[in-house]
Amino acid sequence: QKSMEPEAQPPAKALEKCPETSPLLVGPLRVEFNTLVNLEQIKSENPNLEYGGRFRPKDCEALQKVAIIIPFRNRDEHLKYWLYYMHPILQRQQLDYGVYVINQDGDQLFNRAKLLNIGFTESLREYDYDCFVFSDVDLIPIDDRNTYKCFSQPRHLSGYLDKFGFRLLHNWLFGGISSLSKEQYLKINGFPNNYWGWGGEDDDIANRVASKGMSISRPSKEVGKCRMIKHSSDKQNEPNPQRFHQVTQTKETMDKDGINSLSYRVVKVDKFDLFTKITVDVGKP
Ligand code: UD2
Ligand code: MN
Repeated sequence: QKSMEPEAQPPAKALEKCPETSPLLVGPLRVEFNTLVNLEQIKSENPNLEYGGRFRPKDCEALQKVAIIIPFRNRDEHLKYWLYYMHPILQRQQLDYGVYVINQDGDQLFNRAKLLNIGFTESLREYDYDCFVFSDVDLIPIDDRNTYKCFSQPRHLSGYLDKFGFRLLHNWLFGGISSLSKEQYLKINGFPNNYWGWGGEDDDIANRVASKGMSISRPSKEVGKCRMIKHSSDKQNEPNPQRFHQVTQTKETMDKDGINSLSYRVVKVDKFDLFTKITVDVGKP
């Protein structure tokens, strides 16, 4: 009779920690959105990715485990560019990362911040992430030293946009691409769930950060430049007329509206080679 003992495995090699600054970074990048890209090409150019859009460096232990959360509906062309540019960058940054596209089902008003809360929750069901990068689907950094990781303060990674002449419009800007550690995110009770339509949710998040005594960190202007794919405004994401009032109430609302009050329904989970797509019903206003 065969023994039930599992076969002896060679002891797992303990990897050394990756260096604080990745030696693979190249600095400024050429980023343009004129040449079409396709998924097959992106797949073949990123052979080290694991199913679902996961990666971890082979030769060292990543310093952070990063979930990248993208709020999404009907932006497939943008997503292709995002995958095309970001996978090589993120691998050079030596991150242990996963890409989660949180797709709003149906055609109710879009709710970006709620989708981000859902991404936080759902990614943690899969893996023990300690850092969360929240990114619009249409933004690409043009320098790979702008690392998609977490810092001692919440970070705004997209302060210097081409569409604003690479100028920081004001110091409390927090839209676009941001990162918060698990701890920072929980400290602010996550993000608001009741900003329906365009605008305001980014300022609400910045208010939450400030009200908990944290500040916003940014890369230098040299490293922090980003490009946004030109687009018109989407259907069912019209400017939210209540946003001006809502952002004056953050201090009063943030303790009861956030990750502690999040409710939604997962409609479908698709694991693709380059990303995990989670389609969700976020409800309506
Ligand atoms: C700004 C902010 C963005 C957010 C928004 C107001 C920057 C650089 N960006 O972006 O973070 O605060 O204003 O809500 O400051 N989306 C879809 N499908 C839709 C609608 C939106 O996928 O139908 C997603 C997509 O990831 C998009 C993001 O939501 O990039 C933000 O929407 P936007 O690009 O229309 O807004 P924009 O460029 O004014
Ligand atoms: Mn945009």
